[in-house]
Amino acid sequence: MGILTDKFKAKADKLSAEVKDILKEHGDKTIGEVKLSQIYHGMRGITGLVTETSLLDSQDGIRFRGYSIPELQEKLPKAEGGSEPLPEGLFYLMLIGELPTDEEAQYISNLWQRRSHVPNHVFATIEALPLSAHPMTQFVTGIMALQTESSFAKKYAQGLSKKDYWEAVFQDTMDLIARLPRIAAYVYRRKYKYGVHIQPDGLLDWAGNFAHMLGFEDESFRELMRLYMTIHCDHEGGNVSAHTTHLVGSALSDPYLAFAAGMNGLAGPLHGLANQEVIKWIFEMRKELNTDLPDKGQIEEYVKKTLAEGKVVPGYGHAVLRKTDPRFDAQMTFGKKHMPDDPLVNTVWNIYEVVPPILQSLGKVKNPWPNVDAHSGALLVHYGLVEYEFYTVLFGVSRSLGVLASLCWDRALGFPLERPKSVSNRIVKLWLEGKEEIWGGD
Ligand code: NMX
Ligand code: MLT
Repeated sequence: MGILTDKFKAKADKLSAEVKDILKEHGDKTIGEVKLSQIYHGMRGITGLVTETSLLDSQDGIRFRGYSIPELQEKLPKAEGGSEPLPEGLFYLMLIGELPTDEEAQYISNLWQRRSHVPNHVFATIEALPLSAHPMTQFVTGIMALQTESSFAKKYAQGLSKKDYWEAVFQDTMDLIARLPRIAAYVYRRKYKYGVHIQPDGLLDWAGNFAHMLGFEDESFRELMRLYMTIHCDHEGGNVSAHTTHLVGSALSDPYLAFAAGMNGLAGPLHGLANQEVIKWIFEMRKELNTDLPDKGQIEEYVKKTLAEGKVVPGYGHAVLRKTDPRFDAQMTFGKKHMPDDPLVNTVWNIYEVVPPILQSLGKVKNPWPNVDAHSGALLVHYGLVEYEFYTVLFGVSRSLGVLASLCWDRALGFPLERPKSVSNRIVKLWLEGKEEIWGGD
C-alpha cells in the first residue's frame, strides 16, 4: 500500500500548506450571509463544509473531482469485457484527485481482495438479531461489531501523534471498504436465502464479487452493480450520510464508528431508505390497480391520492438539485440498453412523465424532478433482487467510497472538531427585539 499512501500524503501535504496560506491571507473574508429562515429550514444553502471528493451543482448534478457521470463512464477503467466503470477507479479518483490507470484500479481491487476477511464474531453478532430486523439494522450492527478491528482506535489508545492520524484512518478506510460487501451479502443471504452463504470469488473485482456473494451471476447484473456502486458513492459533503460521517469523525471517533453513524442517517426515508419506499409504493399501486403496467391516468390518480394522504412521493425532490438527477438519467440509459421492455422499468419512466407537473402544481415543492432513488429499485427487481428492504444496504456499501475517502482528507488536512452554535427560540425572539446577539461568536 506504500505507493498509494505515499501519493496521498504528498497531495495532502501540498494542499495542507495551501490551505494554511489561504486562511492566513483570506481567513477573515465573509462568504455570504445567513438568513433566519435558513437556520430553521435545515441550513439549506449555507456553505459550511469543505469536501474534496465531489461537488454538487443544482442544475448539472454531481461531479466527482470535476468529472460528470458520463465522463466517468468513458474515462474510468473497466472490468474485462465490461463497459461500466470500476468503483475502485472512482475511489482512486476521489482520494488522489487523478484518473487512475488500469493498473492503479487493479491495484486497489487486489488490495481490497486481500483485506476482505471478516472475523467470525461479526457474523455471530448479526446472528444475535432476529431475522425480522431491518437489513440496515443488521448491516450497521455488523459494522459496529467490526469496530474491534480499528487500527485508529488501537493506535489512539496507545498514544498517537496528531500528524499520524491520517494514516491510521487510511488503514481503517481500506479495511472497512474491503469488508463491507461481505457483511452486506451476509445480511442478504441470512434474511432472504435461508442463511445459505456464498464464499467470495478472489478473481472478481469489488462490485463483481459483491454481486457474486449476493447470488447473482449474470454478467449484466455485475455491470449494474459496478454502475450502482459508482453513482451512489458520493454527493458532496452536506447530505445526511456524508455529513454525519464527517461530524462523528471530527470527534476522532474511528472510521467504523463514524461510518456506522452515517449509515444510520442513510437509513432514514427522506435519505437512502427512499429507494425501498419507491418500489414499495409502486408495488402497492400495482396491487391496488390490479395491473403490472398502470397507464398514465391511473398513475396520476394514485399520485394525487398519495399526496392527499399527506405523504411525499418517494424518489422525487431534492434539497439541492433543481433538475432531473443525472444518476436517474444514468440508470434510465442502463434500462434502455439492458431491459427496454420491462414493465416495472417502463412504469418508472411513465411516473417520470406524470409526477413533475403534479408536484409543480403544489407550488411549494422546490424540485419536482426525480432523484437517484426513483429508478434504482426497478433495475434490481428486473434481475430478481426483489427484496426491497435490502436496497438501502446497497446504497450504503457504495456510499462508503466517498465518505471514507473524505474522512481520510479530513484527518490529513487536520480539520478540527465540528461544533456549530445553536440558539433557543427565546434568544431569537430577544434578538428580534434588539436585546440579544444571535451571531455565534468569532
Ligand atoms: N412529494 C411531496 N411533497 C414534497 C416532495 C415530494 N417528493 N418533495 C418535497 N415536498 C414538500 C416538502 O415535504 C415540503 O412540504 P411542507 O412545506 O409542507 O413541509 C415542501 O415540499 C418543500 O420542500 P422542499 O424544500 O422542496 O424539499 P426539502 O429540501 O425540504 O426536502 C427531500 C428534500 C428530498 C427530503 C424531499 O424532496 C422529499 O421528501 N422527497 C421524497 C423522499 C425522497 O425521495 N428522498 C430521497 C432523497 C435522495 N436521497 O437518496 O437521499
Ligand atoms: C445523496 O445522494 O446523498 C442524496 O441525493 C441526498 C443529498 O444529496 O442531500
